[in-house]
Amino acid sequence: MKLTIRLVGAIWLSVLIVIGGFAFLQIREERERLVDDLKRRAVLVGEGLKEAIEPQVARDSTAGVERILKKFGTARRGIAVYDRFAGLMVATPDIAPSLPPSLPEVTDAVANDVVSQGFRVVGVRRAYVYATPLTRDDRAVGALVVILDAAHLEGAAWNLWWSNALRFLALALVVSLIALVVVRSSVTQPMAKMSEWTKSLRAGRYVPPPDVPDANVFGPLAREVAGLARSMQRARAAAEQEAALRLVGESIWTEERLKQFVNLRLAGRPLVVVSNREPVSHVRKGGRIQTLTPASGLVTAMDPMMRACGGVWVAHGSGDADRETADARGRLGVPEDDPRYTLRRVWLTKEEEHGYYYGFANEGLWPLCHIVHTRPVFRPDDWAHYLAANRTFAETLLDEIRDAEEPLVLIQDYHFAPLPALIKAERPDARVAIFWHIPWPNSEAFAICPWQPELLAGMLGADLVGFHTQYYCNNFLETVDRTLETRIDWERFTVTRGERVTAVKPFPISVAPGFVDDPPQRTREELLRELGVSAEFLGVGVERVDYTKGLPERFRALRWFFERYPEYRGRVVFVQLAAPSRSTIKRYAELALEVEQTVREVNEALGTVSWRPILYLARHHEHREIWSYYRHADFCMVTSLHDGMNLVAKEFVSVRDDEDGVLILSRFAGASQELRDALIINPYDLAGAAEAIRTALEMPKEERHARMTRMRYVVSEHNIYRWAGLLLSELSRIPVETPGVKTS
Ligand code: ADQ
Repeated sequence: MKLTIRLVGAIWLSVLIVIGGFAFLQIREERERLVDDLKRRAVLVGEGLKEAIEPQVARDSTAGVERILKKFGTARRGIAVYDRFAGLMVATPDIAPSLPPSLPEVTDAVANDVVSQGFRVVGVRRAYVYATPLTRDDRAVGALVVILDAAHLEGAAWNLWWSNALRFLALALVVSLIALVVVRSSVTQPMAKMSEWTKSLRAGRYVPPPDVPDANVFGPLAREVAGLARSMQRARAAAEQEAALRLVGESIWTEERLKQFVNLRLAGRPLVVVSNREPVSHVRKGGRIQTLTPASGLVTAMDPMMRACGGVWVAHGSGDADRETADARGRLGVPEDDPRYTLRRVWLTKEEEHGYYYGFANEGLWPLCHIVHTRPVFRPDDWAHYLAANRTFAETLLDEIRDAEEPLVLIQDYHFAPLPALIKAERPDARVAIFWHIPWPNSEAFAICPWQPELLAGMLGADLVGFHTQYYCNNFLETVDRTLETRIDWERFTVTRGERVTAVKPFPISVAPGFVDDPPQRTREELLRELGVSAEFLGVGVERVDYTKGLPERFRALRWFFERYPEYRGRVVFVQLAAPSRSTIKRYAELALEVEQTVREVNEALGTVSWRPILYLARHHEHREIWSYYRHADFCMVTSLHDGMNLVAKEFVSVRDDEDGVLILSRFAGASQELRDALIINPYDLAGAAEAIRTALEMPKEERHARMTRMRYVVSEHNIYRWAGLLLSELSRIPVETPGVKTS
């Protein structure tokens, strides 16, 4: 209310100043115009009569003067003639009784032989007096006086003040009303909504920010408050979780526990993570810059860890608006609204990116490590780019740790096999780990890589090499054994090459509990309505379009299922969320076509006017969107032909706080080692996979509940914080190498 009063007061004052100023000038101009008019009329009359009167006055002919005056005098115009002693000779009848005995203008005109004029009260009225000297032979013989009524001058000024006062009132009222409406709709109401919203947030209920009309005014505030609320919620949830865990004596890893662990164990030593994929990229869309979280298991896993630990994440800046959203060194805080760690972007040319990322990493190493019968392609040029890109990343990383003592460096994935050796050569005091997110095949399969020794030597530069499973560790150790001159300790799982010892250990990666901080409120009915489907059962798949994920096999299995069990037609809809991936590579472009073709075939063969068995949504989805599908699906299918771990399986389980839903999981995904209560399938076996779908749909509620509860226990215990905690713990235990001093 105070704001409104201040605003209205300010409006009234401004209107008053403006209208008052204009009124003053207008009245002054009007007065000048009226005075000029009076003067002009007095001069006309005075100078007109002068010639006729002068001879009469010179002759002292009062009668002659009277005759002339009679003709020209009117009620509003008096004329008087004075003699050479400034004594009144003759005056028109209307004015005569009101004339004072002497008029200063007359005295002035007669004495000085000049025209004299001015305003004066004559009788009771204000009048304009114009006196002009009468001369004869250059001698003053008297004065002629014209007296014009000037009372209307006051009236005119008053009228103008009055009309301006009315104008002021009208304008001030209209502007105030408009201001009140605008304030109400743009400030008061949005503020009321914002305050309701913050109240709900404070009460621990997450509600999305209200729609406010002026995003420029309230957007930044809403962002800040949302950030604050998230921090509060996180702190509250962490405290509640810690308390609950203390109560049951559990030692589950939480974000808070990892933070404490890092503080104690790392004691201020910096943590640097390196990966090709960045946690957020900035891209230009429709003239605006958008922030994207890539569809990548690595990012899904590492981002919560970095939020807990802090530090620097070095990654390739691949977005077309990445440079302008980072500082001169390519650095920015992440998340942008509440920075918890630093992203340092590395710039590569298109050519480098092509050779290193698309070429060697994804056409060479990716199919080499995934046994899915896609032939790896090894080009010498790609290898050269791969080495060059690794050197570029090494330079940036070394720059980041230049002033740090004994930093911890976590290198991520198959893009950086040579990097550990490059870092260790420059910084022996750094503790370096490389984590390989994809499978490691058997030694015969890996041996086809022409640069096998170089890759292994690079990796063995690390103090610690991590894989998802013991099986991949064993494959790696065997590959090393067959390729390089080393000593392998099969009890401690270490490789000794010259002076260097490298530990090789499994760290099964996982997800953060809950998958997203602020799950949407969307119900199953709303989700189905938005999709435009009505179905009794909902199945879901969430993938990058990659040939390792077994998408065509999954759709063929669905077809088999509907053909074998026609009673489910029209009752089950399978929704596939498919993020485009690496589409510039020919094999991926072909796969995208193959997948779409398979979906079309199944829908055409089985679909009806009112039912399509498969809904294929080929785009990137935000995690909050994916959450709804996981939460409301009756079953989730993961049919990877070969997969290091597969986080989709774990995300599905972590979201199901209703302890319901069935997971169908490929035995060739690393996750199948841990999630034994999923329906484990061989994705190449269509009939087996179809049978699993039927089992999922017909599984009694109690069994679904029991299986999901057990899987949830595994995922919540083996979460990403535990993964990070165990890996960092292992790494920080490794003794530091001091030049010249041997360590064991
Ligand atoms: P990825 O091959 O990327 O990871 P995965 O582990 O399944 O595979 O993770 C995929 C991630 O992308 C998930 O977080 C998922 O939610 C997200 N995603 C999938 N489809 C999406 C879509 N349409 N829109 C948006 N996001 C989508 C690699 C290895 C895996 C290993 C991880 C982590 O191949 O085996 O589990 O690294 O180590």
